[in-house]
Amino acid sequence: MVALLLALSVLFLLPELTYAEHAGITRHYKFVIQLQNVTRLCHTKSIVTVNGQFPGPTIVAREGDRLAVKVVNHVQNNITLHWHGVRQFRSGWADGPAYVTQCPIQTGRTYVYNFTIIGQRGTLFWHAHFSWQRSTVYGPLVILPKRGEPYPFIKPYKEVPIIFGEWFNGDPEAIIAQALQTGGGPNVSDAYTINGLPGPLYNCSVRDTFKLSVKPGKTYLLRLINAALNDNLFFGIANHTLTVVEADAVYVKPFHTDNLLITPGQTINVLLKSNPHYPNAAFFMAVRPYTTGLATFDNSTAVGLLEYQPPNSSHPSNILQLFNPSLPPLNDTSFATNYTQRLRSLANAQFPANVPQTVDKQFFFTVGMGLDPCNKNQTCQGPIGAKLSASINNVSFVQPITALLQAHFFGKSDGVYDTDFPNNPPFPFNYTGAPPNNMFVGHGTKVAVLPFNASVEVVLQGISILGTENHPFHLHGFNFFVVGQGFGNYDPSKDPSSFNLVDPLEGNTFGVPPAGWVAIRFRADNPGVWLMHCHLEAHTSWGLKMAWLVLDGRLPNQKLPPPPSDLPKC
Ligand SMILES: *[C@@H]1O[C@H](CO)[C@@H](O)[C@H](O)[C@H]1NC(C)=O
Ligand SMILES: *[C@@H]1O[C@H](CO)[C@@H](O)[C@H](O)[C@H]1NC(C)=O
Ligand SMILES: *[C@@H]1O[C@H](CO)[C@@H](O)[C@H](O)[C@H]1NC(C)=O
Ligand SMILES: *[C@@H]1O[C@H](CO)[C@@H](O)[C@H](O)[C@H]1NC(C)=O
Ligand SMILES: *[C@@H]1O[C@H](CO)[C@@H](O)[C@H](O)[C@H]1NC(C)=O
Ligand SMILES: *[C@@H]1O[C@H](CO)[C@@H](O)[C@H](O)[C@H]1NC(C)=O
Ligand SMILES: *[C@@H]1O[C@H](CO)[C@@H](O)[C@H](O)[C@H]1NC(C)=O
Ligand SMILES: *[C@@H]1O[C@H](CO)[C@@H](O)[C@H](O)[C@H]1NC(C)=O
Ligand SMILES: *[C@@H]1O[C@H](CO)[C@@H](O)[C@H](O)[C@H]1NC(C)=O
Ligand SMILES: *[C@@H]1O[C@H](CO)[C@@H](O)[C@H](O)[C@H]1NC(C)=O
Ligand SMILES: *[C@@H]1O[C@H](CO)[C@@H](O)[C@H](O)[C@H]1NC(C)=O
Ligand SMILES: *[C@@H]1O[C@H](CO)[C@@H](O)[C@H](O)[C@H]1NC(C)=O
Ligand SMILES: [Cu+2]
Repeated sequence: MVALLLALSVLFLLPELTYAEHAGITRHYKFVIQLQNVTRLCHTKSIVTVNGQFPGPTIVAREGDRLAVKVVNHVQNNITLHWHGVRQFRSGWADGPAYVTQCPIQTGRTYVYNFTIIGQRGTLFWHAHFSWQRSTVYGPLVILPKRGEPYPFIKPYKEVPIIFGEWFNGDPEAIIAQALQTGGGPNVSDAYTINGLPGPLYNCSVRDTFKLSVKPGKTYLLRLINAALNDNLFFGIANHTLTVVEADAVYVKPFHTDNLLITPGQTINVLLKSNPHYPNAAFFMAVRPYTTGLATFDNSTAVGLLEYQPPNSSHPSNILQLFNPSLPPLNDTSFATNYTQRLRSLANAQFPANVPQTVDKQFFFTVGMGLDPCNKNQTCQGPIGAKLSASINNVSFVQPITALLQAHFFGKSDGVYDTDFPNNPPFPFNYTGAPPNNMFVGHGTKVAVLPFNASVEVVLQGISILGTENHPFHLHGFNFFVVGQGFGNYDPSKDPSSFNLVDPLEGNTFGVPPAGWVAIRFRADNPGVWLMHCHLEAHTSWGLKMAWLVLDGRLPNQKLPPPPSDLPKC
């Protein structure tokens, strides 16, 4: 264990972090938001970072530990941090999405994110949740099992976080501001990155290559995280088969695959068994996007190296051959479908899948793109001279000027949000057929209210307005079960009969297939206000998000406690 923690801390150089020796402790971290000059692709930029690190520091905790992360904002931007995938049971004040659970931490201010990790172990991550700041502000969150609890798979020789991102030569804040102003699509990234490094396929980037050095014949646990802003990614390592063992900090039934798909916001643990007969060899690992639809995208490939340590390590590595993995084509929806259908909960006695078998509250949400009118005096760059927008059930979310959770808790919701988020689309159409004539969306700051402990089913129906895309949907505050998915229009009379209520995937992020649907279920056992949104940041910026308001239960331990005294104010 000490070796693992040392390996992790050496990998990410974590001077500030301290690891205590027993379980159920409080782990204190200090995250200073500060600018740092970083050079990639021959472009030097001043970027927003945590503690000057890019990617940010790795947090390592154990199931049952409390985290107290003191964030000090030393940049001119507002910021918040989100602990992506952490259940935040009765600690919604620490969840982080700006103007949903908190007002931003303003320049010169401090806020302590204070929460306990309950019933979760595996890989998650943390990232900024304000505008597009998560383009540079992100890092792994490793949750080890309780002391003495083994993994339900072979004990790895080493564990390595591998976090994917997107590098922009320009300023991401300027890019989204420009897109919202012109109504067109935002500029795409200039490179994908593996632990912050684009690798040798880009100009001026050979030295910025992630290298994983392995010994022959050992098992490595790779903790894969997709922190990219706007892209689903395929990943593979040449000449190596991966064994998927966990997704979103939930163990899955292990399966082998050469390549995998990871959506933005998803985390996947895989076992990599190094070949006993490959000394003095190196292999590429690669990521590149999976995408459908009409939007332009960054179609480049980031690669890193898997290097076998030579028998004599003081002898320079003699790389005989370098192999490329063969990743699926950029639009390979059949690979994506096949792969995601293989993800199943472990669902055994020790790690049961507590799938809600009955449903109290049912929702049918259309999710996808739409249009906003152009200002009369402006020329807009979206389709038909309008502005790009996005909505759920035709409601494009309007960001409030104060946090929803505070407004709710203090009974001051008037003028901040409405509680009439529609359960169904306002007008039915052939969602996956020819788009309707009117592609304009409505707007509002609406929440859907759930009684405490309600069993909730949501069918997310992709629509074909302005192309069909895979929308990686992320739910805050809960894990959901993916009980069904399919293509075309969801049929409530036929499709439920094929739902998997035994061992469906459990997680916090899952892609709605292009021109298809996903049915998810969760139990609303966590009082608070919880964002649900597409994790393609461009779509979120266009309003592809909504919030659930889960009411307090009757018992004291079913109520949201009051906010911490340092909660930022708007
Ligand atoms: C970044 O580089 C600029 C220009 O060289 C310099 O003025 C600034 O102090 C640097 N910032 C940091 C945080 O090192
Ligand atoms: C975190 O919250 C717990 C429980 O409310 C409290 O006892 C503790 O003092 C808090 N820690 C910090 C650093 O704010
Ligand atoms: C977006 O890309 C265009 C074309 O390359 C460029 O002119 C513009 O400055 C970029 N916008 C930002 C905000 O970087
Ligand atoms: C790399 O640089 C060359 C020469 O400067 C240029 O022609 C090419 O377009 C660049 N490629 C990319 C991907 O930027
Ligand atoms: C790696 O795979 C390629 C084909 O994908 C094959 O030609 C090559 O021999 C393999 N290399 C090793 C070391 O097995
Ligand atoms: C990526 O897109 C560019 C511009 O559209 C195109 O020229 C290039 O061939 C594409 N590359 C790949 C690998 O698809
Ligand atoms: C490793 O290589 C170095 C330099 O080639 C040599 O001096 C040393 O004896 C070798 N060690 C072993 C254990 O073979
Ligand atoms: C994927 O892209 C290729 C090449 O651009 C194209 O020929 C093919 O029809 C596309 N497949 C799908 C399913 O869209
Ligand atoms: C899914 O992929 C597996 C492994 O590559 C393959 O054996 C299987 O035939 C595929 N199933 C479908 C329906 O394509
Ligand atoms: C364009 O119209 C908008 C409102 O429709 C207004 O706020 C803005 O000032 C106008 N801009 C110009 C340049 O007239
Ligand atoms: C919806 O559109 C699709 C694609 O055009 C078509 O195949 C399907 O029959 C349509 N469904 C209905 C109910 O009209
Ligand atoms: C920062 O947040 C505060 C509170 O919501 C807001 O008043 C202010 O305008 C924001 N500043 C910037 C630069 O976004
Ligand atoms: Cu989306």
